[in-house]
Amino acid sequence: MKDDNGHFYNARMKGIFKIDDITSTNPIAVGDQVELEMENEVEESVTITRIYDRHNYINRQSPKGKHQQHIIAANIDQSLLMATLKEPKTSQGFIDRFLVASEMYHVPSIIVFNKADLYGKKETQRFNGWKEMYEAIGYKIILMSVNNNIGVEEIKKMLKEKITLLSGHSGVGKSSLLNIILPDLQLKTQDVSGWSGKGLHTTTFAEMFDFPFGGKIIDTPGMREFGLIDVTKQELSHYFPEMRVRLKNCQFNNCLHINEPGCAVKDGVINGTIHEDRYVSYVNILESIDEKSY
Ligand SMILES: Nc1nc2c(ncn2[C@@H]2O[C@H](COP(=O)(O)OP(=O)(O)O)[C@@H](O)[C@H]2O)c(=O)[nH]1
Ligand SMILES: [Mg+2]
Ligand SMILES: [Zn+2]
Repeated sequence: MKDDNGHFYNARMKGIFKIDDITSTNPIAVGDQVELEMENEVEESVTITRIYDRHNYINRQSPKGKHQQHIIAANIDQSLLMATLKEPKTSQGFIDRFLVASEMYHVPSIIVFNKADLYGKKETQRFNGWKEMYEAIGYKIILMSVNNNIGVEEIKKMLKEKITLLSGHSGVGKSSLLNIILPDLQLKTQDVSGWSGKGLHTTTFAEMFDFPFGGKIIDTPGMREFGLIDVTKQELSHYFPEMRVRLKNCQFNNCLHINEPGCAVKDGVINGTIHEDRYVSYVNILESIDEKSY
């Protein structure tokens, strides 16, 4: 537990905290603002007596059960997804699931493509295509190379004075980025030469770091992606901004945009205002929701 002056204490919880209406396996998360009572000044221990209302939080289903949730972080200003087009390759499906989750949590997102130094013609073309596709929807896309110092200053500017949740597959360069913008940190980076496609998870807890230039970043080493916990088939298209603006023009108000007549989303795909690849992601996620509820 850290106070406003940057001093650390051992903290204990007192009483039972009911947060929103969800059952959570961890009542307090990184990013929470709390009220403290000093317990023992010599031992520097405090008791948490109150958790302030969160303006948002990121959660996922707890391994303990379907109806339990695990809060990963609270009070986030933005989320930064780190992706790579080589070593390892991030799939569009992964990016789109991340964006859906960010929309659900009302957290604006930035996608940064790292390891630009490794990109050849094919990867550069793919990057340019995705940049155009995502920026047309309103997401910010940045090209970066931690190794060659490309795009790092741009990222720093975006992180200044904000609380940012950092995510992305293991091996994409998250620790490497934190190490160059937080020089005292020295996080262990991982050798990806033996890349298995799954990656190693060393920690499961979220950790928050302060920038010397203002702002904080939350690293979530154990989290591959946000869980799509509460999204229903019916809601899904609301979390695709380019679909959301067209929903009211569908003939049926419960349209899932698959086979229904008079579907404004499918019209959008046909006339090119909705990117076909985004529609494919939509259908894939829709089908995965089916499997889960069964
Ligand atoms: N070629 C290249 N390798 C990088 C870059 N950034 C990080 N790496 C390497 O990618 C590997 C994984 O990086 P790491 O920071 O541990 O990834 P994390 O799992 O996301 O924290 C390490 O071997 C890094 O040296 C980059 O911009 N270019
Ligand atoms: Mg790491
Ligand atoms: Zn429709």
